[in-house]
Amino acid sequence: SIKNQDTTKLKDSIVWENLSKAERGFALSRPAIAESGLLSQQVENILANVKDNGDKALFDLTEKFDGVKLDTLKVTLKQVAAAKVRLTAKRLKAIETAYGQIKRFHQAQISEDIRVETTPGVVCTLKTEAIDSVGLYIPAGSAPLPSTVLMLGVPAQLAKCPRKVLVCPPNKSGQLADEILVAASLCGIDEIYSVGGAHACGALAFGTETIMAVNKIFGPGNKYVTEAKKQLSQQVNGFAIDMPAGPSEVLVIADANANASFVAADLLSQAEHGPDSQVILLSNSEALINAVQSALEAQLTTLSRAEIARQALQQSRLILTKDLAQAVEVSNEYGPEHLIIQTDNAQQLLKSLRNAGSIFVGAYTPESAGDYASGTNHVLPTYGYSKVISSLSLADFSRRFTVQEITREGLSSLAECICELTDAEGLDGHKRAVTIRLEAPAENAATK
Ligand code: HSO
Ligand code: ZN
Repeated sequence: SIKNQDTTKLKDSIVWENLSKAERGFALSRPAIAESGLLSQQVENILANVKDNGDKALFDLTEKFDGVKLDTLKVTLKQVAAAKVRLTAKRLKAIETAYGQIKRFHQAQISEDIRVETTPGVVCTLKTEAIDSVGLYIPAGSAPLPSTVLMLGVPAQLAKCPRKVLVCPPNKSGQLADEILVAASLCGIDEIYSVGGAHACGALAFGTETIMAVNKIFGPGNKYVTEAKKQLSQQVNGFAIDMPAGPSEVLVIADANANASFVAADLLSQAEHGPDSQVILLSNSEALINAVQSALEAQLTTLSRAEIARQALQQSRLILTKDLAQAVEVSNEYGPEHLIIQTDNAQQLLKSLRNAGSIFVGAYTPESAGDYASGTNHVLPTYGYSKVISSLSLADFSRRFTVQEITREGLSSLAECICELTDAEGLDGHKRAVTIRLEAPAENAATK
């Protein structure tokens, strides 16, 4: 039918050189994150309900949103063991392999304390300590994501966070996917609750009878979860979130020699995540862009989530640049979550590509590798935040603080500098805290 053809038609390409400044801005604009007053009011109500009514609110809201009446939130160790038995050996092995890969890359991020004697007798130390309790939110909307359990659970485990709490919305029969439970147990997560949505975030921030509050919440989620994390980080003192979240994105830079089918497959792997996924292709070759368009049409029909991917592709951008240097410029301006480079001189381009959550170099490096098993983290800054926020790492599960210890000699060698600056700032109290010590006889000093 005509209607069908219309929805199938993919985007025409854009010639970057022909665009005005305003058109360029528009071409790289992201969809407005629904600033709907309704959404924020709904989430406010949910959070207030959880704050006031604790577990009862969680049971009520789970019944309302997930359509299942639970009588307990906590998943038992017995249930986790049963899940492991039900998994096929092949699937179990795949989860274990991914776990090992992610662990190998994140293990290397463990940081030693840094101790520097800045001048004789003055020792400054930078220490890293795990965050006491972390909440890991695992979405299960269109499909449960065990890979996300590993991406959050492995760094939490390696950082040695004493308390790791996983929350995930239950399915219609009140269960969590076996893969989720098995991945969690590999990561040493022994506190698992079948509760999701904004209410789960509220529970992690306020605490309820069953779920004790945590210090920081991690993980992706739908717009309610994203809004809840935002509100809670503003509302609850000392409660932190991992990073602001927007729809997932990929940008591919490809030249005339790139394999158009590979490029199309990468674009579709992103598009199938959701109708709001952002998909951009930059190329200096019109022939490549045309070939990718045909490959997209051909591959699209074979995907089980073709409808979702097709919707996302309606918002895609296929951009012809005058050369690869211009493609690099455009990519740096956009700052994609995922950046794939399929060009002859990829290493050369890499030197000037500065803004991306994660970069995939060469024909045999699909985003799927990083999503599951190469070892890098798939929780990445979206929405242009790659310019200022890092991809998730061990550092996010710990904090750093300094320690210093100074001898009498150390202090006396700093005294002239400190006193001159206290004079400049007119702060005599600060000055006295130094001079009182140096004027006291050394043997009476607390520490020599
Ligand atoms: N590409 C997603 C992560 C993911 N992909 C999970 C498959 N499963 C956001 O980086
Ligand atoms: Zn993905």
